[in-house]
Amino acid sequence: MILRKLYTLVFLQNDSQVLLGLKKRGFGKDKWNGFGGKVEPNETIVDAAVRELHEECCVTVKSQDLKNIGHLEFTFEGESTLMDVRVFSTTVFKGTPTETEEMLPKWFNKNDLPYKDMWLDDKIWLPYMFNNKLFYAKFHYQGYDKILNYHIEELESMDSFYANKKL
Ligand code: 8OG
Repeated sequence: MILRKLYTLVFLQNDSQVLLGLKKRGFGKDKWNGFGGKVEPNETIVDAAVRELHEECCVTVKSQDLKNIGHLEFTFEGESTLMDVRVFSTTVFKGTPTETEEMLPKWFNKNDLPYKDMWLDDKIWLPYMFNNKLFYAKFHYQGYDKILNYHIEELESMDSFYANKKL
C-alpha cells in the first residue's frame, strides 16, 4: 500500500528572476527551493500554498493569482510514502521576501541557479516552468542524492490531467 502525502511548492517569478529560499531546518535542509510544505487536513491545496509562502518568507499572494503549473511525485526506494507535490507560480504578490526561522529568501537569475545546492530533480523540470510549459514528472530516489529512474511529460492542461488521474 502506497501512502500519498500532499505538498505544495510555490515559485515567485519576474521576467528574469525566481525567488528561492535556503531551507534552514528539516527535510531538504541546506537546499535552495521554492516555498511550501504539507497540506493540512481541512485545507485546500491552494490555501496551503498561500499559507506556507507567507509562513516561510512573509509574502502575501491571493489564491486566484497562484497558477498550478506542474505536478511532481517522489518515491524513495524501500519506503511506502509517495510525496505528491503541487507546483504553483505567480508574478503577483505583496510584501518583501523576509528571512524566517525556516527559510532565507533570495532572488536568482533563472539562467544562474545554484543547482548543486538544490534537489537533483529540479534541473530536469524547472526548464518546463521557465518555458511556461505545464508538466508532470515522477522520480524514484535511492536515498536523497541518487535518482534511480524518472519520467517527465508536458501537459496540455492541469484540469484534464487531474480529471484523468486516479489519486
Ligand atoms: O514541510 P516540508 O518543508 O518538509 O515540505 C517539503 C517541501 O519540499 C515541499 O514544498 C515539497 C518540496 N520538495 C520535496 N521534494 C522536492 C524535490 O525533489 N524538489 C523540490 N524542488 N522540492 C521538493 O518534498
